[in-house]
Amino acid sequence: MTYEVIRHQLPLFDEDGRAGATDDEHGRDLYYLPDLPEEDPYAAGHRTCAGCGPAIQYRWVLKAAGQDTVVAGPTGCMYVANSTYLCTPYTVPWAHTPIASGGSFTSGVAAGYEAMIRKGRYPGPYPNILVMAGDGSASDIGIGSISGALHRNHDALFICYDNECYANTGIQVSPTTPYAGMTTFTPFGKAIPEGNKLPPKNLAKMMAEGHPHCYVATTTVGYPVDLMNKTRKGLNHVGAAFLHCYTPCQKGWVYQTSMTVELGRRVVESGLWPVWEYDPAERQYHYFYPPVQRPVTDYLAMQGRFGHMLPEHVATMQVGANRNWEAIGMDVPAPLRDLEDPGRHQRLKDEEYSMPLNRGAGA
Ligand SMILES: Cc1ncc(C[n+]2csc(CCOP(=O)(O)OP(=O)(O)O)c2C)c(N)n1
Ligand code: SF4
Ligand SMILES: [Mg+2]
Repeated sequence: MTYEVIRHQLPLFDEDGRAGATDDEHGRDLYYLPDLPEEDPYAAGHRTCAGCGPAIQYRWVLKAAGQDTVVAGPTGCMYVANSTYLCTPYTVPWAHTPIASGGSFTSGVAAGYEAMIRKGRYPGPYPNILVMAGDGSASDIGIGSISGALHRNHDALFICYDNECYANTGIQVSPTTPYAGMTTFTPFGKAIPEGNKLPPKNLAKMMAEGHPHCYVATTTVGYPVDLMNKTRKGLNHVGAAFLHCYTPCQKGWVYQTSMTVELGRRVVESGLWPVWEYDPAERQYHYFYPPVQRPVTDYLAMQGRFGHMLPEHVATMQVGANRNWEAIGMDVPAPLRDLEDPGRHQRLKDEEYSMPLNRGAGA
């Protein structure tokens, strides 16, 4: 006898009814959070750095997923800092996987639950199954196993928490490290003044284009409702889903601890991280159009990892951001077009762009 596999449908959080939200001068809600679920599958007491973006992502994703959830975590900061002998912050089943096999491990968990429910050996409903892998894992060492899982369409959510470096082993360059982003493997110097010469791998677009039957989306820790709703949409989707989330790394990027969420907004508002959703039913991308379009310096100047940038590097970054605006169908305002000229910039670490000017939200 075979039994039916019953699946959860998680309701989405409401963007409206923001009673407690305050708008800033640009009409941006200041980090509006809906009435968060009280349950905390990622509880307090872990050992990540203060202001750790991946830890914020973990908490919101698991609040959105809820208590009937099984989580996997490949090697990386979010494995090492969250698991000491006999101690983890998880109140749901969690398993560590080798860095290369987050996708294959999670496929096995998903296939196992399906089979057990069908055979009547597990009562169901089918739990929320997800893996949160770092960029080193998801975009590099473990990309093959995640791509395989997406292709085979296992019913699980595959998330890349992207801190744009191999953080846990000492902030080394990864495929998603941005152009000019300094890491311990891309130091700047006379021969290579920009540090990292390569543009970042466009992981989410690769996943959407390469697996057109999957739900794929990008998000950031700057937009908690968006992050939690895309988590729920990915889990509600029957089949494989992939979420690529921008998560600042306080230690590796060198910024003020309280600015993690603000960075998550500014990266979008400066055109460096397009936020979108790919709908596999329509085979269409839906882009988010931010209310503010900023020069890239509003973002770069908050972080020590970009402090070495010369005028031509900043201009190159602005050219890339302007291409991104065009790619999502937004006009490039004339002042941002002008900033493609290196003559309009000075060395980033000069006083005009120094970090103290960026204290506080919206500065
Ligand atoms: C096959 C393999 N190569 C290298 C390592 C060493 N290693 C452990 S954690 C880590 C960094 C992982 O980076 P990422 O996936 O981006 O996660 P983060 O540390 O940034 O959170 C590396 C390279 C490993 N564990 N396994
Ligand atoms: S090094 Fe970065 S990613 Fe790792 S715990 Fe610290 S802030 Fe988080
Ligand atoms: Mg990383």
